[in-house]
Amino acid sequence: MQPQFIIIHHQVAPFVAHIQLNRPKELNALNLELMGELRDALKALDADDQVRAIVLSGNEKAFAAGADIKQMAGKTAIDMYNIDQFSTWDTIKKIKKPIIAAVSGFALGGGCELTMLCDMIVASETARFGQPEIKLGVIPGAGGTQRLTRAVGKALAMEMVLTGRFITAHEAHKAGLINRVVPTELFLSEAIKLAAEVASMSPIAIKMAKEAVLKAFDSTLEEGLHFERKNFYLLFASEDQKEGMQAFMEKRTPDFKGR
Ligand code: DAK
Repeated sequence: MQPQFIIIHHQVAPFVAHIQLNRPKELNALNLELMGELRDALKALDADDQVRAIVLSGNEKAFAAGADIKQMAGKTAIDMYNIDQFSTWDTIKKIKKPIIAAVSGFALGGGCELTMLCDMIVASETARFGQPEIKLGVIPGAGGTQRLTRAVGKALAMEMVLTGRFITAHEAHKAGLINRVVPTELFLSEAIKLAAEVASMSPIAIKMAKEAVLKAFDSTLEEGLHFERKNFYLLFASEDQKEGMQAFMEKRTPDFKGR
């Protein structure tokens, strides 16, 4: 069935797919249906050999202004428990291929948290990041108190979470939340360019590299180093490792096959 709230663009660059959140009138507010479509699309792209990196964007005005407040407002705690939004977000967290967020305009609440679930963030000068849940009488529920704090440190995270203040793209860049700030008209093309660069590497090494970097967030240094070393050794079982090193010695560009 055709998704209603997202658009999937295939091969926007070699081995790069692009998912666009598409509820523009609601500033891409993340209702359950959109999140379900996003989860399904990401799972399908994760399993597709023709995809090695994924770009996730909204539009120029909004990446996403958060979870759909109108859909959430009347829910009880038990409704929330039964709907179990966490399972959707957990599935997205498990996507093995790198996801690059292309952000312009608002990335708020769940929108900001969704960018932080991605692996890199390219933002336009007009991007605004914020966790305004406190103004609704709640707190972030999908990583805004945890991933944000790890990314920008306690001082700024505490201020954003306790006051709901939005930060600019430049502030986000300075704080280490995002990778780069680009002119607004370039936010998508620059994200695709970055994704294409990643997609030109060995897809097996890319997945293992992503996995190893993420390991740093939930392991001790010793466990993380052990995990990294295992992945490093394991890559010597791939044809891509032989090709990559052979190509270096022959002074040519490697042709990675994902095997
Ligand atoms: N939900 C529903 N509708 C929204 C929305 C949202 N988050 N944000 C904007 N809209 C709708 C507006 O209601 C308006 O619709 P109409 O009134 O025209 O029907 C339309 O989008 C345009 O918005 P505005 O007229 O407000 O546009 P402005 O440019 O004046 O203002 C704004 C833009 C982004 C500053 C403002 O819309 C705003 O403050 N929006 C709400 C931002 C916000 O509070 N976001 C946090 C939501 S709470 C979880 C996972 C995730 C979450 C929680 C749990 N689990 C896994 C358990 C996440 C929670 C949240 O994100």
